[in-house]
Amino acid sequence: MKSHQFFIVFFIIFLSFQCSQQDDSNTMVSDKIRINQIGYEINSPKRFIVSDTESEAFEIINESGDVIHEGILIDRGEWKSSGESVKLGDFSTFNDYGTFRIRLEDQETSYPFQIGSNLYLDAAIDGLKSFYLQRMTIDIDQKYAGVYRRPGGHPDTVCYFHESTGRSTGYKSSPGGWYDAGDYGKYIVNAGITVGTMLALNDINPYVFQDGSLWIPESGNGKNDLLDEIKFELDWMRTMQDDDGGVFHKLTTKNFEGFVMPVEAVNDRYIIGKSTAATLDFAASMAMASRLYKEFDPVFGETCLASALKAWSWAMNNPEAYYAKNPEDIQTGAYNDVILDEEFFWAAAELYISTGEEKYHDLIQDDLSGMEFRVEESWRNYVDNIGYYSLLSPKSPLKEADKKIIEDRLLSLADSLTNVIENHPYRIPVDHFKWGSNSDFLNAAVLFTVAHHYTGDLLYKESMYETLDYIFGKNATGYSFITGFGSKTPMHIHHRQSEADGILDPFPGFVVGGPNISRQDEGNLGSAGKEYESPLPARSYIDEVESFASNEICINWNAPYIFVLGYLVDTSDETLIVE
Ligand code: 9MR
Repeated sequence: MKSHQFFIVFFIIFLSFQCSQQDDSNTMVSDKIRINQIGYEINSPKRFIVSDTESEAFEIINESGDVIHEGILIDRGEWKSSGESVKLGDFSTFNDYGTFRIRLEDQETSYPFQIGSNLYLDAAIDGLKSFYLQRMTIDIDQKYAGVYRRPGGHPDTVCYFHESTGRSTGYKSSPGGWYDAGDYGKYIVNAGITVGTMLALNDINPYVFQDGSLWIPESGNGKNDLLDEIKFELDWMRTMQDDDGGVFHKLTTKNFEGFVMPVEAVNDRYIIGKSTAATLDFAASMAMASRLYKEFDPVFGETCLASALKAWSWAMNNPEAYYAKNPEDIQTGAYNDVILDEEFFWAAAELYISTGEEKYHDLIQDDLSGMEFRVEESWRNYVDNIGYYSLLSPKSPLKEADKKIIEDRLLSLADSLTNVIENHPYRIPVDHFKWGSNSDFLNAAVLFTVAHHYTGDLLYKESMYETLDYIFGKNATGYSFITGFGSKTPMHIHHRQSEADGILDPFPGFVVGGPNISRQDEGNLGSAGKEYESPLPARSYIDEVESFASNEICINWNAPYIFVLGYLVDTSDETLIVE
């Protein structure tokens, strides 16, 4: 049994045990003790939060119930976004290997957690494997997917041109790629930021997820599994480019499909008109791919570059082909964007690095100090950050003095976010809860990761770990937001296959959207007789399938997760024998 499969079995056994909420030593398990439910790496910060407690001290107990460490709880005041009175425990100096729990003076205990090395390995592998499970068109094989095997759906060989394409008849073949999210659409804008973020990981660590580490159909082909998985999306993206270089915005049905398996979701699918945003994100992704794949696959590298150049010239000739909203008869995700400075910057930056041509440099030079950390809708608001990360790479032809300008800005952003952590009751870098808020945390963690990569400064690594603590359970909901990883994890995600496949556990390895104060799904929940438990922003999360605004999954939320975990884990031992 592979280690992550073992983990899932362990998790199921643990859940059954958990139902009793009573452990061997007659103490109550309480989720008001907010820990990282995976655990804490040796020599990393080890902090947890307790909400609304009278206790002033804590103990760490081992599996036999022996007390092996003690500490005090520090008052951190009230957190407005969660309405909690917050105390912090810190056992960073405790570095024994093993499985432990926290116990408070009132005898309440936490879920178990580990202290060890390479603790995120299984989470990283399943996090990336979730992209394989999201593959469209092809059969998902038992050999790679276990119980999540399924016949392929959406051949996408006949996708009708919607009138927004300017064509009144005809169709196009556009198979493959990943399902975007819980729905069955494919959207170029979101595909762009997703593959861009994942390629950026390969740029800083070309060895992570080496061949065989992921166990996908391409494992054993002598090429990196991360690049193999991303290529599945790139191949689809290339089918969305028109002969003139422009790129169609998306491929979806007119309305969202019902909660059925892919083979049963057979409504007509449409290619929607081209947009400058899609074309620029495509150009940037292809330009990145051209240089990162060329070592293993020179022909593919050249093809990507040619596609990128064609897309770029279309965008230069059509800079205002805005996708401001969906056409009247299309109800699927809009991914609308009319402010495209970041998209132009990202595409120009990647083309500069891949071609070395000054004309691209001229377009970015005035913005070298312009990196921002923006919360909300990364696919719309901060694709340029990927360009900045790429420009720092040793592969970038940018002059050292110019790299320094970018690095200074990166570090000042990382410092200010670290400062937010220091002063925040929960010690988190983001206090803003909109659609996909978990990805805002994860994109902050990406920033810390890049800062650590270029400086080696451990402070940034600590900030990265603390941000992951939030994702894995040190948050106001008490959930670890990754399906299948932690003691209390989402079970009813807004994801068609997970709901329709008849299997109790959702697909593992997904990041759910997380708390979202806008709660666009209240009507949907209300019709099902359900409602959010609390009106507060940091607790606006509900583990119900109707909650598309807080409990959906999405490729662009898993991408920064993979970036950070991929940076942390050592996948070199995970060698699989391919038959
Ligand atoms: O992640 C997107 C979020 O930023 C938008 O506010 C929201 C509404 O437009 O759409 C989200 O993306 C969804 C997309 O439109 C359709 N597929 C599922 C995506 C995740 O919920």
